[in-house]
Amino acid sequence: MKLVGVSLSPYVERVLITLDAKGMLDEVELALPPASFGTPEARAVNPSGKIPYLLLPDGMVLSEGQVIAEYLNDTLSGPDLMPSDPLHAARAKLLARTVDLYVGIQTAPLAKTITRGIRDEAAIELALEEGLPFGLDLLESHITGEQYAVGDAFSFGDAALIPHMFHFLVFLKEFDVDVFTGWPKLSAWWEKNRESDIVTRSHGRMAASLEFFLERIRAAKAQQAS
Ligand SMILES: N[C@@H](CCC(=O)N[C@@H](CS)C(=O)NCC(=O)O)C(=O)O
Repeated sequence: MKLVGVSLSPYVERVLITLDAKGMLDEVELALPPASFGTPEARAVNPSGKIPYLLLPDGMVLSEGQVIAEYLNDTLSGPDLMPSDPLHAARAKLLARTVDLYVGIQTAPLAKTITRGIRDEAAIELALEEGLPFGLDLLESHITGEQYAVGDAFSFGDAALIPHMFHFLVFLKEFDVDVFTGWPKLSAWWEKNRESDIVTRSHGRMAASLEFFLERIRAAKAQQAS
């Protein structure tokens, strides 16, 4: 199977974390997108034009990070990331859904200033003043576990949060947002998990992926200047 995307995308990275937690990283090959986001070429393979998408051996394409992660969780062996307790399962889904609906869209305009050199001041202001604090408030109310985000084992709740912590740490600090002061449950969860092997490997992949983008921007600037 081939997972198309880059680790800097938190949606791609959620899938990789799922595979890592199951000890199944070798089952899926990570491939760079063959065409730019949203172009007709990209849409011809995955209609949304976004990453990630999973190419199955029979040629079928699965899209949406959480859907892909759940499919791999269900079809590969290793620890189950969906808690068996229905309430814990609902809470893990709630965290993943909250990240997708309310958080990722707020960090995107901040990240784009660094990864693509696009600075949409209106979107940035709205995200910093309204969208992001609202999304973080939701995360804060949905974290209910002690060591982990929900229940007593690593779940999709943790897998959804970990890549966004990289974005919070790298991109929000450029805008003076401190996610550790106003959101104590998020901060306590991070303190307990930040040095885990899964987080270390995930953030290592994301840092390497960020460097790849920065190098591309530097090379384009150098070419323009010459
Ligand atoms: N809802 C999608 C979101 C995926 C997404 O937004 N991916 C970004 C990269 S982080 C993307 O492909 N952006 C390109 C675009 O929006 O055109 C998912 O959960 O997989």
